Amino acid sequence: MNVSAFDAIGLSVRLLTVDAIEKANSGHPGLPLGCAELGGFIFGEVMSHYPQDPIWVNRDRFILSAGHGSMLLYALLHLSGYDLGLEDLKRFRTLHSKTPGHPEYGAAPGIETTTGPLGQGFGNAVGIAIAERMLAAQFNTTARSVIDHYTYVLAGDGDMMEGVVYETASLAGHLGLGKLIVFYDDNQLSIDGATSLTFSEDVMARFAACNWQTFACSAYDIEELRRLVRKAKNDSTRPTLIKVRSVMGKGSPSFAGTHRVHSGALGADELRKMKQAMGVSPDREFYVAEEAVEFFRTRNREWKAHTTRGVRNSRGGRWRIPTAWRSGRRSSGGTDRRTISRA
Ligand SMILES: Cc1ncc(C[n+]2csc(CCOP(=O)(O)OP(=O)(O)O)c2C)c(N)n1
Repeated sequence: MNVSAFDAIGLSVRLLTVDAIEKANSGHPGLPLGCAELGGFIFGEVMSHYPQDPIWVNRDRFILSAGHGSMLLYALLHLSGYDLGLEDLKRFRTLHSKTPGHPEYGAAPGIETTTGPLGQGFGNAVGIAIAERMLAAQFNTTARSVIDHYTYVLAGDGDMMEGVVYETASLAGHLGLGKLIVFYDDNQLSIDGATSLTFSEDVMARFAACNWQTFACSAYDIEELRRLVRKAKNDSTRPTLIKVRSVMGKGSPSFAGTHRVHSGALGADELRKMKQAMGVSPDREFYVAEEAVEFFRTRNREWKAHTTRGVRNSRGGRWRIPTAWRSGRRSSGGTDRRTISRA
C-alpha cells in the first residue's frame, strides 16, 4: 500500500467524520481524526477480509473497543466497500440508522460486536479469539486449515482503565492467544483532560506481566507498524499489544491535541478552516478522495482473484457458510454438517 493511498484514506476518514458529527451535532471526532491512517492501514493492508462477503467465516475480525470513535469504523466500512453508503453516514446518530452513536452488532455489515461501554469490546475480542482457536481445533485437519484468522482491536486509554480489560487480558495471556493483536491508542488525552490527571500506571508492564508481547511506535509510522505487526505474528504463543502514540483530533487546526476534540461537533468555522488546510473546498460536504475509493476497489478485485484461486482452494476447500448462519439463526441448531465439510 503506497503512502498517497494512506493519505487519501486519512483525509477521507477525517472529513467524513467531522461532517457526520456536525450534521448530527454530536459524536466523538478525537479518535477517528487521530487514528485515520492507522485505520486505513488495518483495513487496507493488514486484514484479510472481503467487504462483499462480510460474513465469510475465516475473515479477520476488527473490534473498535473505543466504540465512541464509531465514525472511524463507519468511514472505513464505507471506503473499503461494505454495504454502508454515504446516505447512511449522513444519518449518523439518528434513530434506526445503520450508523448509531456506538457500533451495534447487526446494524451494518462489518460490525463484529457491539461496543461503547469502555472495555467491553476488548473483552469480546478475547472471546472471539478464543472462538477462533476452538473452531480451528474442531475443523482444521492436517491437510486443510479452514479456520485461521486474526482478531484486531483498537482500544483507547478509557479501555485500559477498565477492570474488564485487565481480567480478559489476563485470560488471553494465560491461554497464549497469539492471533489477538491490540492497537492501544495512547493519545494521552481523555474526556476531561490529560490522562495524567487520573492514570499513570505502566500499561505495557501490566500486559507484559500477563504474558503479552508489547511494542510501541508512532500511529503515523506505517513502516514501523508494518514491522511490528509482522513481529506480533511471528510469536504465535502470545497475544500482542502495540501501543501507538497519536495526536487526538489530528487535522483540526484549533483543537488537535486538546481534550476539546474528544467529543462534540467542531463547528462550522472550524470545519471551513480544516477543509481549507487540507486543500478541499469548504463548501464540499462528506468529501471522499477518489484515490481512496480506487485503492479499495483495486484491493478488493485483487483479493477476490487471489482467494478464488488461492486461499479458498488451498486453505478453505469447499467451505460454505451454513444457511442457518446466513439467515442469522446461528444458535438454533449447531453446525450444518451438509455444508461444512472437513474434506
Ligand atoms: C464503562 C464506560 N464508562 C464511561 C463511558 C463514557 N465515556 C465515553 S468515552 C470516555 C473517555 C474515553 O477516553 P479515551 O479512551 O482516552 O478516548 P479518547 O479521548 O482518546 O477518544 C468516557 C469516559 C463509557 N463509554 N463507558
